[in-house]
Amino acid sequence: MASAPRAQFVTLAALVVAIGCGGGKPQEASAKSNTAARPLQLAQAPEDPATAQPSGSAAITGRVAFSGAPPAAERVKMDADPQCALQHTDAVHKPEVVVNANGTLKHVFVYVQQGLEGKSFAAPASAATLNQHGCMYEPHVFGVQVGQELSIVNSDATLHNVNCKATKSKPFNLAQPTKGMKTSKQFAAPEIMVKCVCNVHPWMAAYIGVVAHPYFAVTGDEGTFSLAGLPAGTYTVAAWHEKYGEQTQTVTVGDGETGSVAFEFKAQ
Ligand SMILES: [Cu+2]
Repeated sequence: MASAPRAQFVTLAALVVAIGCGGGKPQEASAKSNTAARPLQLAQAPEDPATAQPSGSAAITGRVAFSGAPPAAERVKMDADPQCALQHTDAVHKPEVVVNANGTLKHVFVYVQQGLEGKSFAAPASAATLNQHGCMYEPHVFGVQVGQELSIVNSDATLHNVNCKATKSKPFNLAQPTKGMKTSKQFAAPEIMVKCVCNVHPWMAAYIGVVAHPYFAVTGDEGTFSLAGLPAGTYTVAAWHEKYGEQTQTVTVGDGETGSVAFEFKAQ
């Protein structure tokens, strides 16, 4: 293969991976600003069946509703570690069940569970970040691709340990005693979800969805999600929540189409 088209393809693939991840605000912004130009560029991408890239023109969007009365959020007491308590002027609550003002559920990990068999996707070059800030994990729920760099950062002037209890990949438990420490990790196999905790601060918990492809998202303050750049096909989409478990729905999308799915979690 000539080098020039290959380079173009790789650049394009990186762009679409960034759109597909939808993990953070910068990526959401780029997804919006690139929507108009994307289909034309994608049509020029050469076929490479050995390593399928997220070059499709279909999408699945939706929202995650919540019904019933949510449980009262548990207050986090940080008094035992002044370095934690000093960083908060307002009360801190556990981010387990967060119901948005519009009646949707935050922190739901949504991903394509079935329908991509036989395709493989290169990990994005950009790292995902798990930050420890104010003795809380940021983000609380997020996704990475298999093989993607995960940068774990301590932004606090206190000791955290990062105990990530993977079962499909090698688990790790590392100490970050000083502010500004960074450690890079990655996961070798898909896993829904890897739970990470800090044994110094028992209220700290993060959940990482490790996926073999870039089609995942986490609901935010609007409770919505978008899985863009999909090839045409029939997909099982799963929505996972740490308290309410996992639901699935099946949707078929054609080229250029956007399918819609609606999830609803109920108070227990
Ligand atoms: Cu900690």
